[in-house]
Amino acid sequence: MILIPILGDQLSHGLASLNGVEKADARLLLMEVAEETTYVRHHKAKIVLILSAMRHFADELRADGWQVDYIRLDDPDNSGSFTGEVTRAVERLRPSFLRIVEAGEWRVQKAIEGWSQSLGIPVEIVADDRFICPLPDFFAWAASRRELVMESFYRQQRRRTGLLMEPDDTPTGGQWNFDKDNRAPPPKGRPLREPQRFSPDAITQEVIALVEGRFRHHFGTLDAFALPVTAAEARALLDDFVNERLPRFGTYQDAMLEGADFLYHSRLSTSLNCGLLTALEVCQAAEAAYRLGTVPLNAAEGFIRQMIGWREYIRGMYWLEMPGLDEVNFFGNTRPLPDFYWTGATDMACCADSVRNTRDNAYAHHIQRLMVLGNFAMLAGIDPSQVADWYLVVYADAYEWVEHPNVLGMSQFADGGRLGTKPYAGSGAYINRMSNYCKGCRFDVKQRVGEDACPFNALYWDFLDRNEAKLRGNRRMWQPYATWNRFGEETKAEVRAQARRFLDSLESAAPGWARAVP
Ligand code: FAD
Ligand code: DLZ
Ligand code: SF4
Repeated sequence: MILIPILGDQLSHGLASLNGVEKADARLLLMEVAEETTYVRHHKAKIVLILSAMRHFADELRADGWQVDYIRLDDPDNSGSFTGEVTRAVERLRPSFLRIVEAGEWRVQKAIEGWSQSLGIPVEIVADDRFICPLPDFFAWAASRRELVMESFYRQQRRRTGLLMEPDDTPTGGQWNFDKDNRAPPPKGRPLREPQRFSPDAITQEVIALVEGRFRHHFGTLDAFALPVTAAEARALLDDFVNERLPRFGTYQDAMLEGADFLYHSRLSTSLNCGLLTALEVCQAAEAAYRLGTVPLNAAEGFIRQMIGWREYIRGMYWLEMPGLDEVNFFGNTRPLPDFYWTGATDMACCADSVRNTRDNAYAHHIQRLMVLGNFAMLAGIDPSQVADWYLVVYADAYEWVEHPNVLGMSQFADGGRLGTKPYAGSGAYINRMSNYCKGCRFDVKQRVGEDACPFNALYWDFLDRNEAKLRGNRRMWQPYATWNRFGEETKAEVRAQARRFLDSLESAAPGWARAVP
């Protein structure tokens, strides 16, 4: 008999470990374990999502004829870890071998790699073919380049999949990329269509009760929990996105509007990352809508680029850079994470709204993550490992393979530019251009110094100043340095003092929010 453990982010009926297996010869094992629910103190909604999706998936597998062992979190014999539960299952079932799809996180993969020896049976680790680019191909691509630029990887992925490609091997519309059409400020007076909501059924309600009890001290609220927890619900959300929001996705991809938590975004990342949807099926749905004429090319291309470009590139970079990525700190930042990242209590309207969205929905869209919360942390010199812990805790789509490169590479530039060609640093002017936050803010986005000055302004210049030795060699930073160096010495001193006063006024978060204090 073959034992097939399935992890909480592997909830796909087409999972590679199930291919070609005789149902009568196999036992599938799903495990709710304390180690996974608490290695960081995840947002409550993330725990509800995973446990509910696991329970639904186990029921679907049984209905499909599989024999499933399901270990619940409150099982009195639960050992609390993947290794402990797999060991118990091997003792109970005496399988002749074990097969598992490779893990999405380094720490889990390392544990799995030790199983064959500790269990004394063969363990077959199968590649995760839900990703479009196999890891060996990514490593080969990376080895052939001096600079690991996403755009060149993306073009290769377009050719690999044939998505938005013409028979003569040229990109549809004659261009690979329509990014310049995708930077419109927020739409005025245009009705927004919120993503479809999925009311918690009896299984989800039971998990909500469990989480409200056992994890009540974790960050976040569950009042708005409405995420898909089955493949059928995730497919419905995909259809809803393609019909209602994808047509404007491209144009308003970088926009922000106070209180508009999802704008034209898909909200599909939670379903994709735990396996309820595959990257290929969502891209095919977007392409089909373009071919039917219901979605413009800039939207379909923009979305497909996020999926087969960014998402796959980020995953490849994680495995290329680990385990070193855990430790990166290019700027040597040491400031603790400010308290407002947990409480939302700040006068900065952009930050307050982004944290509120995060708390209520375990979600923020890309520009809130990158240009508001991530940008602030980098400008303020926050310790990148504290920033990474925060992101891993608060978003329902966060797993280390996608969170680490996005946070430590893209948003904090803590890898010194392995992933991005320059830091994503912006002053208040950027946020003002791309949102309506500044209109309702107590700070004045036009001012650099003074009581009412937008904190992003002085922090931006102070960041450049503090890190000049590290950044001035970067061609893409020449223009901002040229501007800074046109400021007189008096102005520079005022900016530095303004930044210092603001940073000194920041309250640090109490320890223990992200990881339990030992
Ligand atoms: P949409 O805007 O609708 O985009 C469509 C899809 O494209 C997403 O569902 C996602 O699967 C993919 N995608 C887009 N950009 C990226 C990217 N940079 N990396 C990987 N996939 C991408 N995404 C996560 O899934 N988990 C994370 O923990 C995560 N942490 C992030 C942290 C920071 C600092 C930043 C800047 C980005 C992070 N992202 C993360 C990427 C991106 O912000 C989210 O994927 C996106 O906001 C999810 O919302 P959506 O499904 O509505 O996305
Ligand atoms: C995120 C998560 C949580 C909260 N709980 C579980 C769990 O109890 N059982 C499980 O199999 N997976 C869980 N997960 C997802 C895992 O953390 C994820 O599968 C690994 O990190 C991938 O390497
Ligand atoms: Fe954010 Fe500054 Fe605008 Fe306020 S003024 S919303 S702090 S960018």
